[in-house]
Amino acid sequence: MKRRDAMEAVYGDLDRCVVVTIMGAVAAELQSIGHRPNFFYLQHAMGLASSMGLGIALARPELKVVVFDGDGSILMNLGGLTTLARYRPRNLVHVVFDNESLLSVGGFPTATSTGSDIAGMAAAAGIARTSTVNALDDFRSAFADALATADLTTIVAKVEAVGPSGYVTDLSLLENRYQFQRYLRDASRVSS
Ligand SMILES: Cc1ncc(C[n+]2csc(CCOP(=O)(O)OP(=O)(O)O)c2C)c(N)n1
Repeated sequence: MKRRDAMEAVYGDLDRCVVVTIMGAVAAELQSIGHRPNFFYLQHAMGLASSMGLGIALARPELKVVVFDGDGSILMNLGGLTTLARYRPRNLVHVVFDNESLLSVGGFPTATSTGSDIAGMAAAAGIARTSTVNALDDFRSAFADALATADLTTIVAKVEAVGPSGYVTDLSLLENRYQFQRYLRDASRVSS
């Protein structure tokens, strides 16, 4: 499975969600499918996309939050899994694209390439709904199921270590920040 295909397969559902991604290849790939004001690409702060998603999910329980994470990022912030489990936001879908490498900085192998199991670690941290998927159809149905279920879900999608040729886009961090902030503010007017 290619990560870009996986994101493309669920892109239509992202319209009604708040989406936070890690930096690098994931961010560039999602932007290449099509940027939307409800997408925030957390640049630089490696490992913290799930923590930012957790904060939004807790503060805005009426919204559905999707986090697109990476194996290298998760491995930098394993405590984030225990915090997710402890607060168990019912409106958060946590997707970890596991390409077994730090693709965005040259493709160095991560511990998942030698057997570390992120879904197993998420389950051991206390996240009740976790799964690992290897094929696009399985990803599509796991994601749809997670969106339809009012509970925290971590989906580990095993993907090929391939990505875009460059990770720099024409959307600056500040522009993305203000646009996303306005999106959240306006979403609050709609829901109140
Ligand atoms: C604290 C910190 N350390 C290192 C980096 C450099 N860095 C940017 S992306 C990245 C790799 C991310 O790996 P992963 O989450 O597996 O995603 P992938 O690049 O494979 O899509 C690294 C090491 C960073 N941004 N922040």
